[in-house]
Amino acid sequence: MDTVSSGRAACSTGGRTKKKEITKPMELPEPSVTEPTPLAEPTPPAAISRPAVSALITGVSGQDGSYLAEFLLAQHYTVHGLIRRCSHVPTERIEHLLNHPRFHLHYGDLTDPQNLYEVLRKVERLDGRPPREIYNLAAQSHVHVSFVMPYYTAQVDALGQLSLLNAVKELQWIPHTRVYFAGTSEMFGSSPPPQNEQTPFHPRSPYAVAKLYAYWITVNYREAYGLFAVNGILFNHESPRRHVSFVTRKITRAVGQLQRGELDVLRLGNLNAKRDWGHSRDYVRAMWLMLQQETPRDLVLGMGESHTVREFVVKAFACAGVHLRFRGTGVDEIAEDCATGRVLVRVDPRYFRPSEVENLQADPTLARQVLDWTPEYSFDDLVREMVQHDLHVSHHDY
Ligand code: NDP
Ligand code: GDR
Repeated sequence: MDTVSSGRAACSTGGRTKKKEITKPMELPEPSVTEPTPLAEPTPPAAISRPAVSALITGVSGQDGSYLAEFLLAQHYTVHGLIRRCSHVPTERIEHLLNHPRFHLHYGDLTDPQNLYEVLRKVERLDGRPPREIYNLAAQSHVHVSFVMPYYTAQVDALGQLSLLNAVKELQWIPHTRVYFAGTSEMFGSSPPPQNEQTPFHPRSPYAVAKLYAYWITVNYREAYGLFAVNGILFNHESPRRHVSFVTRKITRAVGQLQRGELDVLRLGNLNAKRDWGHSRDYVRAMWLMLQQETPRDLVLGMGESHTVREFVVKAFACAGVHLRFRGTGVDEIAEDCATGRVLVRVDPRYFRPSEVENLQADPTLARQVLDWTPEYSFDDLVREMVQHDLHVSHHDY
């Protein structure tokens, strides 16, 4: 499985509770070359001016979290980000924000409800009020990994959202705070496209099942307690910041690696799977718009068009001037360079999933009406940006 090399999904504190340590700022590590200053001792409440609006982002070190943090800072928010304590500090995507005066990081983990509660209290202490918005983006977000780690995936992706909602309720923040949950088109699973807010859910992976629990607990806290909490049902969105274990980035990175002679052949799983791919920058803007509405509403966000993995491959190689020809079927299918005959892509059953989601295509009509949201990036723009990044990379390999 392409995800094994990353090891990121297993990077958890294992649910340990360290209440005393976490509430004492001095216990946070001192700044050093490898540990950025925002992880150092937080500024005491008295010393900061009270921000007009603040937000907390879980999963701030991930693809969407990094773009959302940029977006909110540009909107003059104070941004608090939850970050995991790992053997390395996973700040590659947010390095450029670390010295921003309105950007603060806090150690935490969604599998640790006590810690989550303490982080929320600390944010309130620092700002002098609850954050206006919470974006729960943290997740074990890899579908294939969820078959290997179903229990852990449920802890983070399902119970993590419950812990967060419950902390908001216990802290009596319901009148002040709005919560966004990162739902997913994977919840539709085998329901035929196009999928919209009325489409029945039929999840096909432990990841999607966990997200469905979180979806419904979010609806429940909204209905039971009047919390402004919404589910964004987002279709696939990508970027040069996408982790290399997801198929789009795996492909665009391979285009660069093959060109530089760093890879012999790109090995992929199901080339026939269809996805509705957009750009992460467009989707984080929509998340924010969802929290600016008068009434909370769950919405489907997507481009409204789908492409096979094979089409993505063809387009990505074409962006680098390589034209592919496919031959064979099933596990024997290959793609070769039309100009040289060199085999560049092979099918590898290790990347097949125990149960696959074959066809996802959004019907985003409602979101476009309600939010007046129009994506700025087309599918072609997305592929081009990712390939260009990976042809010239070596600065970052997320
Ligand atoms: P990423 O995998 O890039 O980021 C996930 C983030 O969650 C990382 O910051 C990661 O931290 C953090 N995280 C993982 N486990 C924990 C934990 N136990 N406690 C705290 N933080 C944790 O995902 P994306 O940015 O692509 O996606 C954001 C959210 O949107 C996810 O919930 C995903 O499931 C959902 N989603 C994504 C879509 C997409 O196409 N991108 C589509 C639909 C939904 P670390 O850096 O330490 O690993
Ligand atoms: P997905 O994204 O499962 O849709 O979840 P991913 O890029 O992993 O897979 C998309 C499709 O491509 C097929 N595929 C491969 N996938 C990977 N990872 N590696 C391969 O080599 C490969 N070959 C073919 C897959 O089988 C699948 O059909 C993403 C994540 O961001 C989730 O968190 C999010 O909820 C959904 O998108 C919407």
